[in-house]
Amino acid sequence: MPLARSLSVTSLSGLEEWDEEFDLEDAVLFEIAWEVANKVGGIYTVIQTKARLTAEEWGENYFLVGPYVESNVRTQVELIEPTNPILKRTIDKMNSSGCKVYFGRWLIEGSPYVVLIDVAFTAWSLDRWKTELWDLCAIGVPWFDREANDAVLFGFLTAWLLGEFAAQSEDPPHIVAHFHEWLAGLGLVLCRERQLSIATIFTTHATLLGRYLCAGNVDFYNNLAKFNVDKEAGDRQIYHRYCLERAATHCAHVFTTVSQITAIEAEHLLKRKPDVITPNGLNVKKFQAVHEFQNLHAQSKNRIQEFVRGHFYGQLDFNMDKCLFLFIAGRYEFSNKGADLFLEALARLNYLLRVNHSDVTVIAFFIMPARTNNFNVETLKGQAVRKQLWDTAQTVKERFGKKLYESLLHGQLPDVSKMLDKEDFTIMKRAIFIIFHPEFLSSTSPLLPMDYEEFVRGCHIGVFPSYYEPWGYTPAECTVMGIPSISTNLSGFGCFMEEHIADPSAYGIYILDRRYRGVDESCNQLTSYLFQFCKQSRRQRIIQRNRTERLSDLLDWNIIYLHVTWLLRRPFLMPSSSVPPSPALSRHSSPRHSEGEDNDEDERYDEDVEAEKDRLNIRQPTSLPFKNKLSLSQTTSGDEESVTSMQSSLGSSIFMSFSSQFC
Ligand code: G6P
Ligand code: 1S3
Repeated sequence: MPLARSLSVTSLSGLEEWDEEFDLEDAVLFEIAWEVANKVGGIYTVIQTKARLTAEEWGENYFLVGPYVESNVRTQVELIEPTNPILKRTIDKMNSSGCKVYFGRWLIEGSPYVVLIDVAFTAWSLDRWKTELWDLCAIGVPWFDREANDAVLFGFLTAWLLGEFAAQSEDPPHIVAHFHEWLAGLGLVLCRERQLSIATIFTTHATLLGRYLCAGNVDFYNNLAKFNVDKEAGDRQIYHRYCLERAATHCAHVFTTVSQITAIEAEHLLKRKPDVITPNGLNVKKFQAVHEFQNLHAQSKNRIQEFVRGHFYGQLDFNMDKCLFLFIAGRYEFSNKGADLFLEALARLNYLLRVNHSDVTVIAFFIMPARTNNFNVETLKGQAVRKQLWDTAQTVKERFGKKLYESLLHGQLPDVSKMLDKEDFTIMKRAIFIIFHPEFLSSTSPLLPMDYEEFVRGCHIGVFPSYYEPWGYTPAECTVMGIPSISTNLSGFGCFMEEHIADPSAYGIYILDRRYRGVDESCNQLTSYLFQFCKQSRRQRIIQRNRTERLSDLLDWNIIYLHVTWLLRRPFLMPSSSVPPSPALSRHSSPRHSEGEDNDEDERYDEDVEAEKDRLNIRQPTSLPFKNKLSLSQTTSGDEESVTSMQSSLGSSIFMSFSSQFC
């Protein structure tokens, strides 16, 4: 396949009119993603949780653009006539030219407007548009790649929508178009190529190549600078996708990613350093009673206990009150999400619990949507359990055989009642404690009728030892619900917490080192965290949950949104030049900027934040958390003594004495 030609659109083309001073109030924001009202992965969560604040800020001038998926629209969208006259003319024009474009309100918090494009309806244009794409930049999309075909259709249709919108007005407003991820990226490329007067932002939530490379057996982070990106993409048959992603990255006026770790990855694999890092937030629920979340934990835990009782019906010989619920959740990317490490650590934990005669029983849940291959849940559950039981039976058989052999060696017939000892029973018992249900949690499930949030609240700790995790909503969700979590220093979340909190583990935020340690060492560290966690008393767990929950503000969109929007606007608001910089001129900006030439900007930043807080009526008791690290003393409230003892019990020394036994 020939190498894609580079596009010559990385200049300021199309934005000359932005030279004049303008009021951002008059600007229109389009946010474009394949996951608008269409849940595929984490981008849906970003957009859905951010929508209320964005809609509040931009009011009638905020439009989300996504694909039309009938089943989603039926349950999530109220279709209405476009309210904005320019947009109405735009949609009418497109619909009279052979497209199907819908307008409505997405029925989520903030009820943002959505423009939904039926890409399948315009599939008749696919070949023509693919040819145009080829002529433009020599990116050839193979017919069999359905996702890439959708990306082509979606790209041409969104560029059409934006171009038409600009053309429909005699005095077009300033348009900002924010595109998420490669699937939406072609629209951006075409806006630049057609020299539309639109300021463009491209956010990548992961790089294609990064995800693929990590899923293979590659030492990714130590070789970032060495990958031959074209070859690697070609070898994995994603060269065309990679080209689309890279083109969007380089054409954007502002390029952003969700974490520092992905910024480094993008710089090496996409060959552009992000201008801005835009961490993801969540909507934090504030309760009237401070400890309400603790009650919710107890309630949800009871329901999980009920499920466990049912699951182990007839074999329930452990103390439910001493039972700890651990879980991992995410896409079914076994090694990227660290499910492999978790399983191995569970085995090691099992050993430690046994040799220490612990009375704690650990139950681990794997919440991962998996393919069911037409087996119903019951059959698949049966298969998983059967295989597990078979393996355990083999282990016990071997141990049995050894004892029988020893007894015969001594010329004695074996005492059958002693052939299976306590340890054998423990092995067998543990074997049936991994629970695998290949379905999403849902409150209507006959097995475990709980939604994800209720389930998380009822667990004791979330374990997310990901190797590849640009941000990582799962540990963030745990945090805002006051549930401790284990993440890694290869995840955006882990790095963010390490950057902003002096001693994360004191808050129940355990960050595994998967960056500078080998797999076995990381696994030992994970085992150590789990073992120490199992040793905590109920009181210590309650105190720890209180601490964890106090970090919620750090992840609240109310805080992060101000920060993110200010950073995104900054390139468009420079008084010396209101023209968005070309990628080559873009300056690096990060959440921390305090010295030298940035001082003025800092002041403007603070003023901006204050003004925004007033406008959005957001008042936090503390200042923005980005400037100083949060340390223990800042959040202590009378539980210092218990915390100190808890912290000392969280040290790694105990683990060290055992580690040599299985290293
Ligand atoms: C919450 C409840 C307590 C309960 C505790 C159980 O804090 O308010 O009433 O005892 O959870 O904690 P555990 O960590 O044992 O599930
Ligand atoms: C991506 O979704 P994922 O689970 O495929 O985007 C998410 C939102 O930015 C991010 O949290 C996650 O790490 C990425 O992997």
